[in-house]
Amino acid sequence: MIAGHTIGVIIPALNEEQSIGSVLEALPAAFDIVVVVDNGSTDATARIASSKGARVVHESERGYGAACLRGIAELASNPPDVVLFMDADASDHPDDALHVSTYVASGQCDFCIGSRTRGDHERGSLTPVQHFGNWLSTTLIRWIWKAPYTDLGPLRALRYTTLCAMNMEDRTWGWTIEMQIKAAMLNVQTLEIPVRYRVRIGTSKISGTVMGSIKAGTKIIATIAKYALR
Ligand SMILES: Nc1nc2c(ncn2[C@@H]2O[C@H](COP(=O)(O)OP(=O)(O)O)[C@@H](O)[C@H]2O)c(=O)[nH]1
Ligand SMILES: [Mg+2]
Repeated sequence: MIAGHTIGVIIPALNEEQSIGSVLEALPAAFDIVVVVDNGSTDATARIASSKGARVVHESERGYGAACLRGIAELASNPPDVVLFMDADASDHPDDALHVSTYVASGQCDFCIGSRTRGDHERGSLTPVQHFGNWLSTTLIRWIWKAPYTDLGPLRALRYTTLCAMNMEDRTWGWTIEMQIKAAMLNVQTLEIPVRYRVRIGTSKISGTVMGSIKAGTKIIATIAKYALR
């Protein structure tokens, strides 16, 4: 609970046995419920996550967005006031997880996004392709929707009611950009703050591979086009 508001955390995880334990141990005690969404991990991710006290749910359809939607569905029966999204790979800093949640819980905004490009990112934590992709997509969003984002980072918190109003749909890599485009379209009171970004533990499923980068990049541009043409 922060400032009298409950906080629910959603962590998509795919084969993150090397990091999930330390990520969950480092989480601030202020978080009320932590949901780890496992997408058919073949390692010990689910077992470690439940041993650390997380609620582990399974989503059979692969995809970052599918996992996030499953996490939201899990929270729906007893919704928290604020939902925090973070990754399972230990690249996000737990203090920043607390900061982005606090900005929302204390009423300073309805949606707080952690910007890795404005923050202190460790050398090698963001690939050159990610830097370029972030620059291109945030430039397009600035032109089309006049929203001054600098990153599409995974660490973000928003009010549960705001999340519901966004009616999120993307089931793969367009998830973060869809949320930011919808925030701009719905005039959500948004704040972007600098966050740290560390070199992940384990292997990247998305940006660290050529195929992952191509698929994610294509999906991100297609998502911008889809909403721009609406
Ligand atoms: N549940 C689920 N999690 C995923 C999937 N793909 C990636 N993740 C998780 O989403 C987060 C971001 O993926 P990651 O591989 O770190 O991507 P990167 O940061 O772009 O290199 C990590 O916590 C992954 O375990 C997926 O298909 N399903
Ligand atoms: Mg990562």
